[in-house]
Amino acid sequence: MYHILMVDIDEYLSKFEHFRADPPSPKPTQPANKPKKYKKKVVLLGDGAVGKTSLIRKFVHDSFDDKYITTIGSKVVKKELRFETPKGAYLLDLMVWDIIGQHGYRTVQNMALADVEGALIVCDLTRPETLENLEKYWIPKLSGKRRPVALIMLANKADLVEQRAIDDQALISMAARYNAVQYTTSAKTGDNVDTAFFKLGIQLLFGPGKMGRARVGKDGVATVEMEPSGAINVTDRIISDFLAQDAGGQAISEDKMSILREAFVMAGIDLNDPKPSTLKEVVSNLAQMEAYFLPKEIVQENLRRRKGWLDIIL
Ligand SMILES: Nc1nc2c(ncn2[C@@H]2O[C@H](COP(=O)(O)OP(=O)(O)OP(=O)(O)O)[C@@H](O)[C@H]2O)c(=O)[nH]1
Ligand SMILES: [Mg+2]
Repeated sequence: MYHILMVDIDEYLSKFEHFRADPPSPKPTQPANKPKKYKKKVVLLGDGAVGKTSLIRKFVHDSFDDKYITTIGSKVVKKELRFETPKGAYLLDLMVWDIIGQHGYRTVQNMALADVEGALIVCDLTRPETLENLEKYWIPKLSGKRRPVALIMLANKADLVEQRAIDDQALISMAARYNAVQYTTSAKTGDNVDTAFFKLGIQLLFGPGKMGRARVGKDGVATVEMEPSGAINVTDRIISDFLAQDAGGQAISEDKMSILREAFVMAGIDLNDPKPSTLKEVVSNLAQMEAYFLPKEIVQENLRRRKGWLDIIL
């Protein structure tokens, strides 16, 4: 039993070596029968003229303009997203930060990046260097954060078919390296624009993973379907969340793995069919162990976030 468990966990672990999207931190401010309300800060990143402002304008105002007026400094727009799930409705106030895409404006860019929880990283399908710069310039700005950020990668200007200069494979492999969900979009035709913003919303509310596939209706409401394997997805998320914690160099990854094993073994979990009640125990075991190497407030925040995920399947 013990041996089988270890093998299974190792298999799980091998999937989480990349940059993982930010785990959510649900803080419901309404009673259970009303929509649960959340507020999250997200940012669009990418080189000048890739279409960040245009994507926001399309999503928020459903309009498009061919004129190019570079964004000076930064601008914030708010958009409320509504999600219907089997567990009730969620309202998410997305605070979308639009910033200048020219490199070097560190102060402005870092202000927009403070406490950011999600990012849409954007390249222009007609200019390959804009894809390279995601990796060279923009993603490193996010990976220095204490906690990882939910990441969606957009290859924009898909309508300019003739001028397209980046192939699918380059997009897929870049997205895979950072565990980002990837879409080709057009701020001009609106292709995939709503889908991408709603997907980011889902990651912010429910975490990464397959759970929470959404269909966005004409009324602008996303219907979220929970997958039957919800408990496995939550387990998957708890593991990746634990591994993504910045242990300040005190706990090396092997230590983390043995802590993880112990938390699972103590709870007696069957990874092929994890029961919500045993997962609850895993979550509290992890909190106890994290108390040895993480500040108290982070341990509490982690606990609250992971309990929030369990809430969805309990
Ligand atoms: N054909 C086409 N043009 C687009 C698309 N998205 C943006 N553009 C055009 O590309 C130019 C730059 O768009 P912006 O949205 O201003 O780019 P940005 O990334 O905000 O640029 P900075 O603010 O300078 O960082 C504008 O002329 C837009 O009209 C698209 O999907 N298709
Ligand atoms: Mg702009």
